[in-house]
Amino acid sequence: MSKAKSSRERRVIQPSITRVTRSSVNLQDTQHIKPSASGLVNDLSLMRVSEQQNSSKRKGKSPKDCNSPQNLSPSIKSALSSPSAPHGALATISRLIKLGRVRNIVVVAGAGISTASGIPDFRTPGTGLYANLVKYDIPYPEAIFNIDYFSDNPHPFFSLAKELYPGYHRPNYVHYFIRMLHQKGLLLRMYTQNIDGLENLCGIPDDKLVEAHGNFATAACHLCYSPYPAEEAKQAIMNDKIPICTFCAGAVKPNVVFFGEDLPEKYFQHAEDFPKADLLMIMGTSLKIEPFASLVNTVKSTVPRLLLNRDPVGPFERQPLKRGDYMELGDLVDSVRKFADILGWHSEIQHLMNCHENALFYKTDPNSGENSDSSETDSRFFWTK
Ligand code: CNA
Repeated sequence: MSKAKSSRERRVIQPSITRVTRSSVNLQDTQHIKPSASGLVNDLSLMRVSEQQNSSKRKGKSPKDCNSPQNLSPSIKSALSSPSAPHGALATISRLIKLGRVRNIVVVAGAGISTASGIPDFRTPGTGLYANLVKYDIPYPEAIFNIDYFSDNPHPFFSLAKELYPGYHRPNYVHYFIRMLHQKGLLLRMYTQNIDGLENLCGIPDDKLVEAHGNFATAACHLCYSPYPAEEAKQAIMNDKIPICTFCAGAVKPNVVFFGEDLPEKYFQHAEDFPKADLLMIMGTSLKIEPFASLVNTVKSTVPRLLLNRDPVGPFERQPLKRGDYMELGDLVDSVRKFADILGWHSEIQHLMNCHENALFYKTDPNSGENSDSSETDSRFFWTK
């Protein structure tokens, strides 16, 4: 079967989803996007990757000094204008939450929220997957998630998949913080680029979660999209075999979205969610992959956006920051722990982690009880395999 033909067939077989393709341009770097909700599906229908260097780093104030509350909606402004208002991004956003000004939080997350669980991200120098791809023998880093490359040679992706398959890693403090947002009734939706399934494992319900780049829970032929039993696919991949479609003999892969593949239908819920958000939290992502990256530009202009990341990314690279943009730079677990302390949620999160982990843990190893007490632990590595 020719590639052109198989590509056309993919479109015909999946009529309810929008075609996405990979490109080397990041929409954020080329446009100022202020799409209407109805225009979002069209505007954000191309999946792209940008490897452009941060061109907007300029001299001036340190990014941490640039959080500016001017020009927010009147209710948020008044919440922040008290003479006793605390300083710093986390304190400011905590105050909004405590005052009840924030009720519909949208979280946008990437691989950085899972590094504390022992899963490398893409782009962190030294430890990221892109810096350690020699063993996969591929011509360029993105090839490992390129559907045409996979068609020719599925082995590199399967080698990586063996390391990423759910079951070997545990959620960390950051995942449980997001679950706590849900338990407090504050989480409108979490949009994650991650494929590790840790959001699901930590108990964030399905209806609160959009796994924009798919997951390992199901599998299908990459050519004809015939479903294939996920467990059988996993067993084959774990045994260094290629699972083969019984219908067209194409290679089967887990339903992880590759560059050049369609995003899941659920992703397009963003057109309703983002306009409803009253706080956007962006965590652990380089915002390099479109159309996901541009989602952060689709909340109302009066809505505060908080970036928790090691370095400034996307619209947070500009200095001074846009009014209403806040960021806390540094290690995510440290930042989230600090945020939880300011909110007064830390003990609750720790308790939730311990209870949930014990339930998961006893399922797999009933003889190991050393994690059962609720005392303080190094939560960064507590769940690492
Ligand atoms: P990325 O491009 O690697 O960016 C990660 C970002 O997180 C970077 O800005 C890092 O500086 C930051 N970061 C990493 N660790 C920490 C930390 N401990 N504290 C603070 N910041 C940190 O990854 P993106 O998610 O932006 O790219 C999207 C890709 C990555 C998606 O297509 C995923 O499928 C893919 N991916 C997912 C996983 C996973 O599921 N865990 C792992 C690796 C790659």
